[in-house]
Amino acid sequence: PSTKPKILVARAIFPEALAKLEESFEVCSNQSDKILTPEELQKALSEVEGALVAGSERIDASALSQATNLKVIANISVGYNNFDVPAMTAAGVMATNTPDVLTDTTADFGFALLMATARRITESEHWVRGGKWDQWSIVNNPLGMDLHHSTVGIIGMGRIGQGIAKRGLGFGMKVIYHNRSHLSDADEQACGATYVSKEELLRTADHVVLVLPYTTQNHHTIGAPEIALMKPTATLINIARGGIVDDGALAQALQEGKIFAAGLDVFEGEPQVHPELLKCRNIVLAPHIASATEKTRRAMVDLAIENLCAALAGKRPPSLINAEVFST
Ligand code: 8YV
Repeated sequence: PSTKPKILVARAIFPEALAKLEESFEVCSNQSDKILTPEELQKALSEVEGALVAGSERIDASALSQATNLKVIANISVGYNNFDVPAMTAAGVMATNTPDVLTDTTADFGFALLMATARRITESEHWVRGGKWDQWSIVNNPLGMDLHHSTVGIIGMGRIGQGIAKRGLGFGMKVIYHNRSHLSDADEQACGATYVSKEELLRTADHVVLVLPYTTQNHHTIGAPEIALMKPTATLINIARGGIVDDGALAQALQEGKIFAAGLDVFEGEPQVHPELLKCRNIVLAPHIASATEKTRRAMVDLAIENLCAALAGKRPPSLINAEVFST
């Protein structure tokens, strides 16, 4: 029998990364695109000392109930709403995520989605592909909304939110933000951003960008009452998490022209998409790809592996979420 520590790799990762792990660990891996069922996950966790997972594996008391040797679960994701952190701490399991390495890639994508949404790029492509383009026209073109010199309102001003703000400055945008806490004066200055209440942000922003973590308190941060505050010319961008927006209410607002357009990378119940959203014309849809560049996905996997290896070597992982468990 192998004397190497046993680990679970719950999701398909790059082959070289898997091969490297196999040098030091006995790897039990799921390299299919099928997510482990809660029962399979519970059983797999009962047999290993560490695990690499991504946002879709729910790690709670039930998943951990038989995991007697487990020391660490490394998320290949910065968001960790799939973790019940108190349950992990209670079970003595270190929780880690992948901050920083995806900040700029995700902010780039948020801006791309904002531009595509405001300037109706995917709708225009459908127009061209659908043979509807017969003439250049002053009025009968897909007319969009400007980004330059408009006001962008960012809800959630962590690393990625600040990345969006800095990109906005380059476009001459006025940047306002709402967050659970104010940034330091130095950070506000670096982003050219002004703190406002959520209500003021919704009322005054031309473009609202959501970059906040999903928590129970943030469930449906944007629903029908919040959309009602927004300008009819405004766009809404969600690169945060499904569940932050009430997708049903958003679909209705888009269909009724209450706001101009929306760009969504994340959805309630993804990979399912609310059927009413699919019927909207004024929407850009993406399959949760904000961090999806080859370089960044590799960096995320490498950081998750670094976290896992540090924990299993008895060291403090670089991006430990529940510091209180490390000393216990
Ligand atoms: C992940 C993300 O790819 O990091 C995050 O929070 O949303 C993405 O970068 C996704 O969560 C899958 O793990």
